[in-house]
Amino acid sequence: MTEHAFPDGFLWGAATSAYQIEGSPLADGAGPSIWHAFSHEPGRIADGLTGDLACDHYRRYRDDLDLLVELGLNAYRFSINWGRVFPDGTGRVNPRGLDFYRRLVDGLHQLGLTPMATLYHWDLPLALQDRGGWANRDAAGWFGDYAQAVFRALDDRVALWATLNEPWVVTVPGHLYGDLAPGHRDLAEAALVGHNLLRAHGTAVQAYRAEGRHRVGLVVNLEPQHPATDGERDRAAAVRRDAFINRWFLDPALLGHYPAELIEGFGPAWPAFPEGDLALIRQPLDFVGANYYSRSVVRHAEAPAPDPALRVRQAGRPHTAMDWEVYPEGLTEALVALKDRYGNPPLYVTENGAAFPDPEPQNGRVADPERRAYLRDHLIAAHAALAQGVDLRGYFAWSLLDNFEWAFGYTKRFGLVHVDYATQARTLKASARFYAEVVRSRGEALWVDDR
Ligand code: IFM
Repeated sequence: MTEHAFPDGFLWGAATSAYQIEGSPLADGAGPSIWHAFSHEPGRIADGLTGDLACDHYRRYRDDLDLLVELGLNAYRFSINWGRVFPDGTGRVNPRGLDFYRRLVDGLHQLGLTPMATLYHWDLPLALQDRGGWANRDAAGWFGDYAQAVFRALDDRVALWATLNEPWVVTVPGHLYGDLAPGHRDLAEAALVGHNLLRAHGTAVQAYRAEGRHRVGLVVNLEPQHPATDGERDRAAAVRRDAFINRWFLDPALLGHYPAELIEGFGPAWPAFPEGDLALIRQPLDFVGANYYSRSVVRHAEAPAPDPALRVRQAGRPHTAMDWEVYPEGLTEALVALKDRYGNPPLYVTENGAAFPDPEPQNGRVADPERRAYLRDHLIAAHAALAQGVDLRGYFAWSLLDNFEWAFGYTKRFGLVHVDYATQARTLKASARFYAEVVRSRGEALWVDDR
């Protein structure tokens, strides 16, 4: 092994989520989710489109698994749509919904790919939203029962489980800013929702310890916060925003307490949670998943609580189609920060990738040099974290396929594989071919600059 190689057993994967790719949201007895309802509300989605068809993965999953093989990957991260398993969220299991995921994990198994299954990637059953959704304390129990049913059905073939994907995004854009489903804007509700998501996570991990034989963890979005100047106020703003974004969920889950700066930011809107909740929330975890896209540069502002800072766009620096700064060093920084703060837990980069305005396929090819460079530079940054002693066990590119980018609809393409939404044709982009070469060489190709 050379100094550039990644460790033996490193997982090389790609990631997706159910609502973003599956389509057929009501097929085979599935119950609608909050995203089904939200995307059908006029004005919510940039292009007015929904996840009704998406990448039609529900019907084409076998072909999509072949893409993973074509890329030479050894792992695949996907999510389970709760409402396919429990159409009403609780109570009656829908065997046909569970069967879809059984076929999917069987397919992965046959192909020798390691599955990482996420239980919740934002698609709460609508029936549960009607009962108060994540703001209802009972949500932890609903989620625990769903988790238990899925573990019982699939744990024999699923090596890695993630409870929640990006609870911060569910909480803040979903319940405070209102950009994502269910589209609420309520500070006190957001605090409750975040707390109940954490209780749900703890309940599911407990269920896993009773049922499961593999490994379970939590996936969060991380975004290093850098002060715009060296001034004390800007530095303090960066610390407060780090608590708000990066530590809100990890501190309680791994250390058993909320960051003091977060509680201060909420002020009187922060509820007095029952004693004992934090013991449920803090469960031993087998890994942490980090989703990394960019950093923020921040300035002090008398901003409305709880977001304590103003973001300063870094003009002159490269940005993706999401207007996110391309900042690969931030991935090393985020992973090293996890190692230092939380005692070097096993880590996976569970999402990393970029949207760019790709050209249409020409003769079976899509030229996407910016995404290729993004991948290369971020994989080198992941390797730098390994060199600093981070226990990094795998990397999942976001995303396998172009897909439904939530409120942006189909206007942003993150895929390694181009999807023609009219024909559902899949075309490997140049970045996918590059990633395949990186995987084949166990990383060596990252250092061969043939651009
Ligand atoms: O598409 C999303 C994904 O669902 C969650 N993490 C960020 C991605 C890009 O915005």
